[in-house]
Amino acid sequence: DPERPAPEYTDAALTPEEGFRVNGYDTDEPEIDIPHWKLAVEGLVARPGEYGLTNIAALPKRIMNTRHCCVEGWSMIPKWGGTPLRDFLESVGVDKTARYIKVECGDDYYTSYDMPSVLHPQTLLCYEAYGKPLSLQHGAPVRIVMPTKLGYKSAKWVSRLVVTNEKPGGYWEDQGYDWFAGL
Ligand SMILES: Nc1nc2c(c(=O)[nH]1)N[C@H]1C(S)=C(S)[C@@H](COP(=O)(O)O)O[C@H]1N2
Ligand SMILES: [Mo]
Repeated sequence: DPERPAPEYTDAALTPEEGFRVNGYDTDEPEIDIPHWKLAVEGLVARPGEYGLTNIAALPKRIMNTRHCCVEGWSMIPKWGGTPLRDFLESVGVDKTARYIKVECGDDYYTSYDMPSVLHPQTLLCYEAYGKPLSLQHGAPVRIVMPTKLGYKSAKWVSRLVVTNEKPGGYWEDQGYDWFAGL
């Protein structure tokens, strides 16, 4: 529901940067050629293709202090910055009647979302944390941040978006984790 945001916190409530925790299923440092990185956009969009960080960062930036909740039992409140995924998808002519979006990542991780969650105003294509470019360990150059869902939905090192009507899975979801994973 776009009218029901996840809580946003004051700067005083932020997790200090030293506590900005890293978590990954396989590696914290996949081989990504950051200067030449492109986001492939495929499926039910008017303008499929490859988009660079400059295309994404040219759109209005949203900064938000929201809680990241890992299913393993820890959480943190970083200062995130990025482009609302909705704005980016509108810029490439997404078919909003499509049901799902799959994301693929530089470490072979993948996950997927329902369209309303993708269009939620707090769902970001995040390229900054604490006012600085996102570090490699946290998903550089671009990750998803989706504070309305558990942390395994906030995919790091995003490399490909596919808009589809066939329900995709995910790395953890295919092993039994909840697919919707709402908070
Ligand atoms: N590509 C990729 N994204 C990922 C993961 C991963 O292993 N690979 N782990 C997920 C999980 S379980 C969590 S809790 C967060 C951790 O993000 P962080 O390292 O910035 O804390 O990333 C999520 N996104
Ligand atoms: Mo997690």
